[in-house]
Amino acid sequence: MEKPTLKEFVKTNNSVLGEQFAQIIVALQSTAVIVNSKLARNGLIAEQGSSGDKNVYGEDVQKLDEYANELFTQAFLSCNCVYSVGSEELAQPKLSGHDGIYSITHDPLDGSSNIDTNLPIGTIFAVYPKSETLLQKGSTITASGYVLYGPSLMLIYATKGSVNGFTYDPKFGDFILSHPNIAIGSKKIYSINEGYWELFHENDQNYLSSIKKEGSYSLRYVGSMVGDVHRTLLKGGIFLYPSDKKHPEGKLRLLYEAAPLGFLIIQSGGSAISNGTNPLDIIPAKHDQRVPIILGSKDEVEKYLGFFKPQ
Ligand code: P6P
Repeated sequence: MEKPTLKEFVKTNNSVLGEQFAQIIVALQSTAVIVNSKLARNGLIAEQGSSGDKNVYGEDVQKLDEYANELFTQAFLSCNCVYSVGSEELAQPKLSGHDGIYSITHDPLDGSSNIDTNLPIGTIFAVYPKSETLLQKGSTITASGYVLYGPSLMLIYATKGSVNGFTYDPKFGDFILSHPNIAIGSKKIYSINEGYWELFHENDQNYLSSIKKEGSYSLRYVGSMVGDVHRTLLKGGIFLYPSDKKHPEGKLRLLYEAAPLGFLIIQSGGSAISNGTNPLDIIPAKHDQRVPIILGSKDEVEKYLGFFKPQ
């Protein structure tokens, strides 16, 4: 049986979300193809390397961060069903001027420090019911997911109770359903930057020592959240970016990283926690709020919780 394209899939499987939601997915997929073609030539193009600018957090902005941010932000704002768009790279959300029913958040190019070493990076997005402020709980997410710029270009998104993956086929110029109804895997893989061992809180050190003593885990860490979460989704295990002595709130952003990817992992049958609670229950105090995030297979997150101590 012919595998459906992303547009066909959305029409039949998200009909309850209607034509308006399909508009967002079309904007997303066409922008992903453009960004991917730019990334594929990184090293040969003027947009490589640092822009010399700093983002709202004082972090170095890659030229391709700015490029991707501009494209995705404008693509979403052009959808008449979209009311507002927030981006990790913008100080404030942008209003579309449309009387739209959705607000969108995105991290246009997560992991961009990996661009120049040709490692997987991604775009993370979440679609919320329209709100005057973007500061909504992740539990209100309508849909969330990511674009993975890897050996193949993929788009994975979740709605309540369902996660599906699409692979771009350059032959057809379209995204084709390649990973239907994804249920999180069950392999014993842990994913954390162990270079920070001396910064980790004691309970995290105790947890890591304990699983290493079992002698049945592999360690995998790309250093690009989309890459690490995608592997965790397909193969299972646990991804950890806890708070530590250098990152007292954690490093990853609730609105742009932890909530969208936590929502997706939970829809796949996994779990996510921040400070011992569900990150989807946290009302962001500010758009760039950072949180510790631990996500993955239910039993692996349960095992972590056995060592958890509030900091
Ligand atoms: P560290 C990339 O910079 C990022 O925001 C995430 O994609 C990734 O998971 C994390 O930071 C890596 O951080 O401290 O291990 O380099």
